[in-house]
Order: sequence, then structure tokens, then C-alpha cells
Amino acid sequence: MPSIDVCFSPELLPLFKLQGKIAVAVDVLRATSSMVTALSHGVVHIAPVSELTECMAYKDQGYMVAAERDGVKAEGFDLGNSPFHYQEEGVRGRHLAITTTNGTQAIRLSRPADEVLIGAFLNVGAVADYLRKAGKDVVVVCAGWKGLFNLEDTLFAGALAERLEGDFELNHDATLAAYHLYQTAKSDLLGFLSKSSHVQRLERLHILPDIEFCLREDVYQVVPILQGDFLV
Ligand code: 3SL
Repeated sequence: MPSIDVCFSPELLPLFKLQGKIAVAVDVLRATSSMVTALSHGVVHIAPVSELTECMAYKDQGYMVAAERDGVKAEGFDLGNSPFHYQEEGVRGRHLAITTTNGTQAIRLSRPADEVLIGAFLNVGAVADYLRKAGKDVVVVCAGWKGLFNLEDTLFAGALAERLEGDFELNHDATLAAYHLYQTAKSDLLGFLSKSSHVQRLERLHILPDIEFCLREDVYQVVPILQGDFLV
């Protein structure tokens, strides 16, 4: 039976072997939630990049360019990192380049895996269905915050483990921890996360609706996959 493991921070990735496995990169608040939303609302593909300058360079090719640093839209960019930016009719049929503080870094570092998928609560069921069909070992790569552990990405890993229970081994300690944390939190994810550092950070920016939206499960069926430099 394949197994699911959880890497709680990109800093821990050197301890994981990704070759031969599928990586699920997650940054619930808010990068991967925004990416899932964008592709579900007709964005053609997404270039996730690390640096602001690299991202801005896509503008010359007709891309919408989006950037977030410390929760705020970076100056001069078309869009920030709110999932609501990507529900506008104007995004349909466009190409998007995006850089964020943690999420796009987690995606880049996941590249040694056989496949890199993008996960969020918004598409957790669709990701689980994909992984069940693929039948390969999985590592959930949590974006965390600047190298540190975070609760929301860990809860996503727990939710995914719950969906895969019975078809995947849940025998890694990190997976068991995430699974049990999710059991405690799942009836009220927002309440559980209310004291967490990133929810408090985002609340200071007055974007509670973003948080509430990102914590909704199974809103979208899309499973973004990294193909070359692009998420499709
Ligand atoms: O760190 C990231 O990649 C972002 O998702 C952070 S924020 O939610 O936009 O503040």
C-alpha cells in the first residue's frame, strides 16, 4: 500500500526523498488556495516564481503579474494573493505569473518529486481522488511561514490523510500528528485557528473573508499539476 508523509516546513525537505513520489505543495493561507481558485475560474496557466523581478518580467509577455510579501500586494503588480482577486471575470483566458512569501518557494522546492500537485482545502477531495488513482507514495509539502511550522497547512495534511485512510498507510509520525490534529479541529477550523500566527497576521490586514473562504472544503474539482515551469 502506498504511504502519505508530511513535511511540516520546506526547511525539513532535505530530509525527505521526493524522487519516485508525488509532492502535494500546500499553502492554505493563501497562495495555493488562490492558485486553485484562479485555475478554476479560467486562468490558462500559472507560472509560480520565487523573485519579484522574475515575476514582473512576465508582464512583457502579456501575463497578469501577482505578488505578495508579508501578506500585502507588492507595489506595481496587477494582483495580490486574495482568492477573491481570481474570481473576477477578467482573469478568464489570461496567463498568470505569481510570487508569494512562502507558497511559491514550497512549490519550487518540491520539483524533485515525480509530480507536483497543488493542494488546498478548496480542492482536497479532488486531490485525494487523483492520488488514489495514481497509487504512489505521497509527501505533503507544507509551506509554513519563513521556514517555520504552521497549523493551517498541517491541518490540510490531516484532512488529506483522512480522505486517503484505508487506501494509504498513515504510519509516519508526522502524518499521524496531522491526522489527529485535524480530528480535533475539523468541526470548527476557523475557531481552532483563531490564535494561530498567520490567521492573526491576516486579521490585522482585515481580510477575514479570505481566511473563511480558504478554509472551505471541496469548493473546486481542479487539481493543478506542475508541467515544466507552469501549473495547469
Ligand atoms: O506566504 C505565502 O505564500 C502567502 O500565501 C502568504 S499570505 O497569505 O498572502 O499572507
